[in-house]
Amino acid sequence: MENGAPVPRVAVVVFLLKGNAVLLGRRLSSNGYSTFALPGGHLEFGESFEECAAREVKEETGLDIDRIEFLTVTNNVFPANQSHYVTILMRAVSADPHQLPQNLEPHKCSGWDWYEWNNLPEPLFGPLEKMVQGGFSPFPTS
Ligand code: GPP
Repeated sequence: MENGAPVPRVAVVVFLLKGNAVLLGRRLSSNGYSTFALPGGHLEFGESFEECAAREVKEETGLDIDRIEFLTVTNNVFPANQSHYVTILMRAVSADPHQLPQNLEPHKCSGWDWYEWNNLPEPLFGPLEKMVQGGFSPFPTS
């Protein structure tokens, strides 16, 4: 089956919400180096989107999450590194609001912090920047 040709993969990324803030970290991989991005990663075989969201956030930040909900899906093609992701965007909150994020994958991220949605840091990772520019909000409307 594997012939070396690039194929689309499925990623799950999480808007971890705290009041009006979201959890972001600076990427250290060459694709979007030093831009601010959301926690997340590849969907594994047999996983639900919610399971993947919880696993990836736990692996990257040590945080346990709750109220995990599907938001939307985007199609992200990165010609520069021949990667293509169908990205499932979820939202969630910390199960324990007092738990602090840890940088558990320091080769991938320079550290996690909360940023107010109306005062986001720059530069954002391209696909996230595009969503923000398009008026997307991960917060519940009510
Ligand atoms: C892959 O980054 C990028 C995405 C899944 C884009 C999704 C972001 C949005 C806000 C829509 P990665 O670091 O997980 O993959 P790679 O290791 O291939 O760089």
